[in-house]
Amino acid sequence: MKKTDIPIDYSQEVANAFSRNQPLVALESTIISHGMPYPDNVATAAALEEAIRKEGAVPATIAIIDGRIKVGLSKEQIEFLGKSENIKKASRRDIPVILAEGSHAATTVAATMIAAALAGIHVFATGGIGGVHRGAETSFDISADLQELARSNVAVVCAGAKAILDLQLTLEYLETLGVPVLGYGTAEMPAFYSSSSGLAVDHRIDSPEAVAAVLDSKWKCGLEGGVLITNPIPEEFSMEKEKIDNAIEVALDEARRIGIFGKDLTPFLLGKIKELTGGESLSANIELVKNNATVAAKIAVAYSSRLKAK
Ligand code: PSU
Ligand code: MN
Repeated sequence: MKKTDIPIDYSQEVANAFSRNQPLVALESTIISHGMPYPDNVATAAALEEAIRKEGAVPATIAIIDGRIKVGLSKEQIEFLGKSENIKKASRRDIPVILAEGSHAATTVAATMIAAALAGIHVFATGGIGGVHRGAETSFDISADLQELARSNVAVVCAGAKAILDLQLTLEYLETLGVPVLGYGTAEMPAFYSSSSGLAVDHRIDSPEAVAAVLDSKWKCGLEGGVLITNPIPEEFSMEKEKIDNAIEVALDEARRIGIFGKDLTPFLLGKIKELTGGESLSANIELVKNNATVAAKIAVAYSSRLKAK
């Protein structure tokens, strides 16, 4: 397919940002349609965009609507994705089908990276990436997000991978795929709801400029693929490890018992954990993703100044 044939539309705000050479930050929509309940999902989506603008970058929330990739969504489109019951969850393998049938889908980290790379957006903020699920040695459940990190040139800012996953195996898999994993202000891989996992990251990086330098050196050498920037949840919102681990265990048991698997597993576990923690996990999720949006915007600004200075 020629580039001009790609069914992709830009919002006015995003198109303006491109023509003015402003830094952009991509945001995903699975977190809106499948990661949080209404209306917190819609409120969070708006707060993320605001956090990015506050740092001097431009947000581009990504989804597929009416069979077209949308880079930058209107308030109405975000409301639609947050409120509708039957929005599909699209990863790499689903994109061609959703586009061909002209339907709608929320994009996962993998699909959002693909759209961002097509658009020419280099920085993307999310909550947590998908990874190697616990028990993957028998279920084979390894998120397509990891493969995407090996191929699309987009930096992804996240709060680590959720403890519903096997964090150690996720790190091993990323190493095999050649994906740099940076700890932003930490030498430890954060565990999403809590700031520590006890697992080391390969490299600690302490400033947006230093991350920008890594992106620049990776891509100018033609080293394909993304970079994972793991940014711990702010200490004041970090959940007590035992509390969250217990909720995760109960949720995992229930998923096994009633036979939830595949793409339904992550949304099921998120909802269950929220219920079990009396909503505390949702508040933590909202705070950490806002924090990631802010850091991603700082990185986008630093990377863009670096390229302009060349
Ligand atoms: N982590 C979250 N919330 C989410 C997701 C991950 O805290 O909503 C979503 C992301 O869109 C991610 C996807 O790409 O789940 C991973 O799904 P799977 O494990 O089926 O690949
Ligand atoms: Mn999966």
